[in-house]
Order: sequence, then structure tokens, then C-alpha cells
Amino acid sequence: MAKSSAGDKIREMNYSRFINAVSAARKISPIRELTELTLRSPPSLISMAGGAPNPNTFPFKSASIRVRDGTTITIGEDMMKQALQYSSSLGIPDLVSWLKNLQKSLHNPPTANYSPEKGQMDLCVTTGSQEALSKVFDMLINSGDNILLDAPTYSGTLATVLPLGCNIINVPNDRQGIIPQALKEVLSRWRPEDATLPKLLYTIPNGSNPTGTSLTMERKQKIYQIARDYDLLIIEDDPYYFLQFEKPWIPSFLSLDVDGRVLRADSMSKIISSGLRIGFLTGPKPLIERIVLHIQTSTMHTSTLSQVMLSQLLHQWGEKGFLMHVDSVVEFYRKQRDAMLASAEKWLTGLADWYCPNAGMFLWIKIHGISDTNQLIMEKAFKKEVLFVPGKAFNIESSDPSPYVRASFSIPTPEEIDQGLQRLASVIKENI
Ligand code: 09M
Repeated sequence: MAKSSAGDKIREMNYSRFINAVSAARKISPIRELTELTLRSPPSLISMAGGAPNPNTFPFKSASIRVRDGTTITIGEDMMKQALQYSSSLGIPDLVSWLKNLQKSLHNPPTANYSPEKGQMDLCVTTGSQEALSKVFDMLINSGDNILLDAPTYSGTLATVLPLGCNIINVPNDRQGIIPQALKEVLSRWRPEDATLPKLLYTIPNGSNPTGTSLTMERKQKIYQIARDYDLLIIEDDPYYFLQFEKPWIPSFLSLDVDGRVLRADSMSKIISSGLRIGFLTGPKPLIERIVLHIQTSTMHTSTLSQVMLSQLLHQWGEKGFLMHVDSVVEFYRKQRDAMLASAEKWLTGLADWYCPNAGMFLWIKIHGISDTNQLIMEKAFKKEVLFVPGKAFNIESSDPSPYVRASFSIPTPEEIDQGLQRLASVIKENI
């Protein structure tokens, strides 16, 4: 075993153990190879190789976008031609390099300087973190595999993994997310060499959707050690990382990753725009390469215009400006969260339980005396003009009852939150 700069022993990763047959069979297409080559060539190259359309025929010419901070982003004629054209499957180079630097400065991944085959940190741009997650699961899961999830969990993840025919094993959790001891107990059903041993653990470490919980540093360290003992990959789905209400931010699994066993999905959706559809996936090069090959055959790449718009903004802001913007977004959500907590206290005391989320945009409310909230919300609350997501949407088994509801504090004003929870209280009182 080699040693990382931090002194920890590095476990040699055998990435082929994790990749399924479909992913292993993916090859670079000869046309994409030529396109990538052209993108790296000097302008003097006369290429008749590409199948790209001529951007001079495109109707859009240039753009000037006003930013809230008073500045402007200008996409001149040449840049607009690039923005409207096909681009690299892993992301436009300016954005990829900016995001790699961000990851290095936020997470200082131990893998940053490893050799490529040993799991060197790599990154690709994805169409939201949803694309990253669905491609990660498509790469890793075989029908019949056992996989570990901290449930209840994001319904988008369930919708992605359930059709793949895997067997989902729920890892017990509490207010601080996955309980390491419980994870150990679940895994102790297998011996490390068993073929049916789960290969991956999926978790939302900050402001989990729907529970609002965040894993502590101590738990992350213990979970990472268990992942090493059982040779698991950790899928760190962290779109609420930038919405942590307390500083310093809790270090990520990526920052602990001495082996190259973490695939981290980040998202710009909650802080820059959800409609631009930009996320980024960070992890060991041998796995990121597989994902990029899949992107080549599906979307080809995330919208170049979206990437150019974001890249221009990020280069204009620099990392400091970006983090200042993040701070302002956090302040907004903190006020919203506090408004929801105050209204919950006012209207729901004695009728429900909840706890204070320290990241994200959700309050997970357990309603007393009601075994399943589905009908209560979808029929009765809706009639009273208030809506939440019934807890069962986040259950692995969608027919299982859930006494919970997910309340989002992102869009309604504090006054609307107050009225909404008052309406919920009256619906509960009428039905218990
Ligand atoms: N509800 C999300 N969550 C959601 C939701 C959504 C329309 C999205 C976790 O934008 P992306 O692709 O980066 O986000 C995907 C994603 C990944 N992981 C834990 C998430 O919460 C987005 C979109 C309508 C409702 C939605 O309810 O929770």
C-alpha cells in the first residue's frame, strides 16, 4: 500500500470491479475524437472533418446580460458563435478549469495529484446534478445488485435507481444523517469477499432532501472508514452544500477521499439557476471517463450557451465574488428557514414534530396521530389551498405509509409561510 500526502494508507482501487458491462463496453466515437482534436487545434487548421453546422447561418448574434450586482456579461459575436455550437462532452474548457480550481480550493481532494489510473481527481460538467446521478447509477448498477441508501431520500434518485432492478438497502439514520454503527451492522451481514456485497452507498450529506439533516464531520470520517473496509464507492449528492447555514462548512467526503472512492455531484441549481441546468461531477478519472463516454451518446454535452453564460459570470466574479454571492443566497434562505420555524412553533406545536435544518430548503414535519399524510395533503390540504409533498414520495417502497410532509421554504414569503402553516394546522385538527 502506498501513502497519501496526509499519511493515510491508500487502498488500491480496482475500478473495473464497479463498472457494469454496459458502461465497460462504451468506446469513444471516432467522430467525437475528431471533434475533440479540432477543439484543441490552432485556427490555421483547415478542417473538413466536422459535422458541425456553420454558425454564420444562426440567427442569434450577440448578447448582453445584466447581472443583479450592476455589472454586465457580454457575449460578443465570436463568443456567441462558440456558445451556439457543439462543444466538448466533458464541458467547455474555461468552465471545467474554473470548477476544478473551485473543487481544489473548497475540498482539497487528496486525489488531486494522483496518477490518472490511481484515481486522480477529474471533473465533468453535467446537465444539472440529476444527469450526473442518473449516469453514475447507470454506470454502476446491475440488475439484482444490493445498494445502500439513506432513506427517506430524494424522489429523483429513487426514480432513477428503482427501474434498474437493484435491491435497495435502507441505512438507518437520525437527525445527523446515517448512523455509522447501523451502517456497520447492515454490512456485517456480508463478508468483504461476498459477491453480493453492496458496492455503493448513496447519501445527501447536507440539508438532505427531504429530511433537512446534515452529516457531522465525525460521522463522515467513520462512514468513509467503513467504505474502505468494505470497498464501497460513496455517491455524495450535495446540491445543498452551498446552502449551509453555519460556518465553517462541514468538509465533504471528497475532501476525505484518500483512495479515490468518492463520486461527488454538485449543482449550480440552488445558487445560480436551476433552468441553466448546470451541475458538475467530481471523482476518480477512470470513472469520470466512463460518464463522459455516456454523455457523448446521450446529450453530447450540456448546453454550450448555458456554460458560456455561467463561465463568463464566474470568471468575472472570481472565486471570492462567487462565494460572496453564495453568502447572500444563504442569508436569504436562513431568513426563510427562521420564518418557517417561527410559524411552525406558532401553529403546529402539539400537532407535529420537526427539527431545525442547518442546510438546504426543507422542513421535514412529522404529523401526530396520522399514519399516512397522502390523503390529508393531496385532498384536504389542497382544498384549503396549501400544498406540501406527502412523505411517502420519498419512501423506497412508495406504498408504505408516511406520517411526514416536506415543507419547502424557498418560494413563499414569510407571510405566506405563516398562513400556509396555519392552514395545515387547521387541516390536521379536523382530521385527528
Ligand atoms: N423537487 C435535487 N431536487 C426537488 C428537486 C425538483 C422540479 C428538483 C437532490 O437541478 P439539479 O439537477 O442539480 O438537481 C437535482 C437534485 C439532485 N439531488 C438531493 C435534489 O434535491 C433537486 C425539480 C420540481 C420539483 C423538484 O421537489 O426536490
